[in-house]
Amino acid sequence: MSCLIKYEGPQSTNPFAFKYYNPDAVVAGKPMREQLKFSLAWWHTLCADGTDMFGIGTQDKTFGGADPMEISKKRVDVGFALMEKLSIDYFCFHDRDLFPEDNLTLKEFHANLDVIVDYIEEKMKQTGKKLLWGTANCFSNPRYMNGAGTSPHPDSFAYAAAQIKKAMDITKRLGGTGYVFWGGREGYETLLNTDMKLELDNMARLLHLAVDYAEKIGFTGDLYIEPKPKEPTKHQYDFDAATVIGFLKTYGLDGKIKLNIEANHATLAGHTFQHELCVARINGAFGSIDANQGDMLLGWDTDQFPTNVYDAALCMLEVLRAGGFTNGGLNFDAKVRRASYQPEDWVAAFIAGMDTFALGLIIADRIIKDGRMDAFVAERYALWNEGIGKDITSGKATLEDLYNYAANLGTVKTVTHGGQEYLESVMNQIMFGMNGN
Ligand code: XLS
Ligand code: CA
Ligand code: CA
Repeated sequence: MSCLIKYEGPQSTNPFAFKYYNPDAVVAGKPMREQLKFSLAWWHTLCADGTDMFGIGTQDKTFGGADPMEISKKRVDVGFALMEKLSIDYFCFHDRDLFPEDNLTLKEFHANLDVIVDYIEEKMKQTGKKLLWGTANCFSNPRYMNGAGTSPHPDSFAYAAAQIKKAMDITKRLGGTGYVFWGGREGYETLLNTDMKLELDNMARLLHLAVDYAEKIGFTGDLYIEPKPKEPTKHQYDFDAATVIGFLKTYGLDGKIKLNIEANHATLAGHTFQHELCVARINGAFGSIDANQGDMLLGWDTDQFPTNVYDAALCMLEVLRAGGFTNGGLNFDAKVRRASYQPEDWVAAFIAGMDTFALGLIIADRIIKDGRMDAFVAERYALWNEGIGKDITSGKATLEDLYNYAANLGTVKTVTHGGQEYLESVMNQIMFGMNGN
């Protein structure tokens, strides 16, 4: 584990070297490590053992520990060693990733959690690694079978509130710059048994309580909702970025909660990753990213390590357009496939993901510097800066004015062209370099 993964450049064939991720190289005005802000997800990297509904685990994630406390501490050791090895500066966790809740009472669970948090805090001091965001797992325990904030039973709601309070305390204590709400089972299977209005009102109540508490304890990071359209419930309330933004506005939470956009959730919602990021950005709600990818032939959340350079480039274009990350970053909410059971596979997966996003950043920067795409879009909408276009955007034109204007136009058949194929070829040219490399 110990030897550092180094940048060797695109010519290298060393499987344990970065080909594109060069942490200190400056791209778009900042070193790559600051532009990309990579983060390790505790749950996938240190806990998930390859178990799926057809088979038991294939990967030993006890790391030689014998009991829950020892295993949890070993996970901390391995997590920090892996971050060091890969030059990853951040991590993210759910409360239950740090210590298994099993059948413990809330107080017992939190007492054990405190021991691990002490241990993590010490490691953070030694290594300088940082917490990107924390969260509470309010979906795995049977008490959340009907949801947490949206459960018909107030005890589920109260228990979720307690978990969120503690996870926020830990996040604040560890200097985390974000806190995520992913509505694990906040949704429904059938309206035959569901009071949708009450469930949504209650979900907003829980979020308001959390927002107030964050303010009370002086948490200065960002709060994020992570949209996802389905899985585990058939219909998740946080369907996509647009739905969440509407929800936040309805309940007076806009401006208080931003979005954590996950690539695989975007495609499950029938959108591209870039679409979701763009919706977040233009609404002032862009916050953080869960970097992964799904499989277009599978209809579920496969959480694969991202290797699609095209998507990564369009993602980083949105990030640069948003002015880069502030409190957010790129969290690898990704797990290796069941057969990638060797620690070497795990390291190779991160190298693949990090190189993919390094390429994405380099290409996004080139797209902006090249200028052809932006110029094309500006030209395509140029008529809004003059004449009737300007009268509409400035609010001067009435419906009657537009009637009179249109009546004098005669037959309108040709308007602005799209140029999609041309732009796709520009994209390819920029991706593969002006000289074909
Ligand atoms: C599950 C989600 C989850 C959140 C954090 O699909 O991606 O892992 O990121 O609770
Ligand atoms: Ca996620
Ligand atoms: Ca996911």
